[in-house]
Amino acid sequence: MQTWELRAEFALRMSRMYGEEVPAYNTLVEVSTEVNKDYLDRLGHDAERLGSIDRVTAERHGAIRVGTPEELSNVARLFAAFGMYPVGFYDLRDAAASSVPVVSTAFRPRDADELALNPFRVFTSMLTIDDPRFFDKELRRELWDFMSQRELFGQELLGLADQAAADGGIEGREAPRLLDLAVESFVLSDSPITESWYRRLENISAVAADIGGVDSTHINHLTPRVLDIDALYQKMEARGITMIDEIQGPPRWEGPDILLRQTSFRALSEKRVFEFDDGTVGPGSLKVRFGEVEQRGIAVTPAGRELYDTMLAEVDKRVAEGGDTSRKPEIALQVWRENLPSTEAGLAQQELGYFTYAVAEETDQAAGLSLEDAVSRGFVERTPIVYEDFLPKSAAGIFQSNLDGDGSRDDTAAAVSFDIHTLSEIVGRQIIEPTDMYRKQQQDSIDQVTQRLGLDPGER
Ligand code: OOG
Ligand code: NI
Repeated sequence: MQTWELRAEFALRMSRMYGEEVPAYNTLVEVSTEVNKDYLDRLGHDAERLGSIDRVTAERHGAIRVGTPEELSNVARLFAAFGMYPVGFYDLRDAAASSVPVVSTAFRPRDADELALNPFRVFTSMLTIDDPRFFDKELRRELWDFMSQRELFGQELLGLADQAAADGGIEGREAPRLLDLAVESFVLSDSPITESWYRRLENISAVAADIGGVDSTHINHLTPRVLDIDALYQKMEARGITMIDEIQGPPRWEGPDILLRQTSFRALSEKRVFEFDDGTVGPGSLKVRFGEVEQRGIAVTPAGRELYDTMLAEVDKRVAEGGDTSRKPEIALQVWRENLPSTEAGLAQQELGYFTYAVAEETDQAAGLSLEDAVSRGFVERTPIVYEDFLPKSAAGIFQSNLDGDGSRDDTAAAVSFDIHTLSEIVGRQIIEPTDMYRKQQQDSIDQVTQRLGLDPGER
C-alpha cells in the first residue's frame, strides 16, 4: 500500500472505530452527508468550487492530545507513515479564557495532489507540563513521573511506521498490521483511572486531566466537513441534539467564505472505570469527547489574516458594547459587509486571499496582458485555494465550550515560552508555516500561466 492509501485506510478505520465508541458521531456523519447532497442538488457544479464532492464527503479531521515531547515526537513518526506532516503552530494557552495548558500543531498532507487523494489531518496538542501558571513544582514532578511510566505507541508500531515512511509505503501483511496497531493506540482505554489523581488535575484543567490523568491517549473527536454548516446546525437541533451556542469563526454571509467555520455538540457522558482511594474499583463516567463539524473556506494571505483578526475583535467589541450576545451573528455579518470584499475577484485584487491560476484558453491574444486582465477576458481561470488548517481562537472556543469548569491559571507566574521553532525541535521535524505553502502554490501557478500565455510578468 502506498502512503496515500495507508492514510485513506487509516482515516476510514479511525472513523469506524470512533463510530462504535461514540454513536452520535455516526449521526453527525449521516446528517453531514445529507447536507452535502442537498447543497450539491441546489448549486450543481458551483457546489464543488472548494473541493470535489467525493473529497469533501470523505474528509475528516481528528484531534488527539499527548503529554510529553517524547510522545509528540512518536506521533510524528507514526503519522509520517501516512504522509501526514506537522503544519502550523497554535498556542492555546493564551487563546482560551479558561485553563487550556497545551500547544498544538496539525499533522496533514502537504501537497495539493496528496490532499486531493485524501486530506486526513489530525490536530495534535501537547500538555505544557512545565508551565508554572498551571502546575506547581510538586505537581510538575508528579506529572513527569506519571508520564515517564506510560507508553502510548509500542516499538513494533513505531518500527513499522518508520519503515513505511522511509519506503513511501509498505508491503503485504505488514500494512494491515501497521493499521491495526495504529488505530488500537487511539481506542478509549478501559483500564482503571486513579480517581484522586484525575480529579486533582481536573481542578486545574479538564484538558490536563484528560491527558495526564490516564495511562493512554485516545481520539478526542473526528470531524466531518460540510458545505453548509448553518443547514447542518439546524438539522442537528431538529434531531434533538443540542449544539454549542455559536458557530466559531466567520459568520454566514453572501460573499466568499474565508478560512474555517466550526461548531460542535457538547461532550457526552461516557462510562469509564475508576480506582478509588479505598482501593475499590468501580464504574464512573467522564465527559470529554464531543462531536464537531467544519465548513472550509478560502485560504487568506497575512494581510487577509490580519483583517480577519481585526474583524473578530471588532465584533467582540460591538457585542460587548451592545450587551446582547444573541445579536452576535447579525453584528458579525455587518462587520464582514463593511470590511471584506464581496467577491473572489475582490479578495484576489486586494491580495487578501490565495488562488491558483490556470490557462483557460490557449491564445496569443493574451500576450502582454496583466494577470487580472487575462482573468477578466477569460483566458485564465482563477480558483480559490482551500484553507487546510485551523484557527487558534476557534480551537480555544471548541476546547472551552466542552469544559464544565474553567479550571485555574495563575497569571502572575511567568509562562514557559513555545513557538514554531521550539515545537519543531520537539516534533523532530520542521513544522511548516501554512502561509508559505499557500503562497508558493499561488506563485507557481502564476509563473506557469505567465510563461505559457506570455503575460506581463511585472503586472498583477
Ligand atoms: C482540539 C480542539 C481544536 C479544532 O478543530 O479546532 C480542534 C481538542 O479538543 O483536542 O479540534
Ligand atoms: Ni477539531
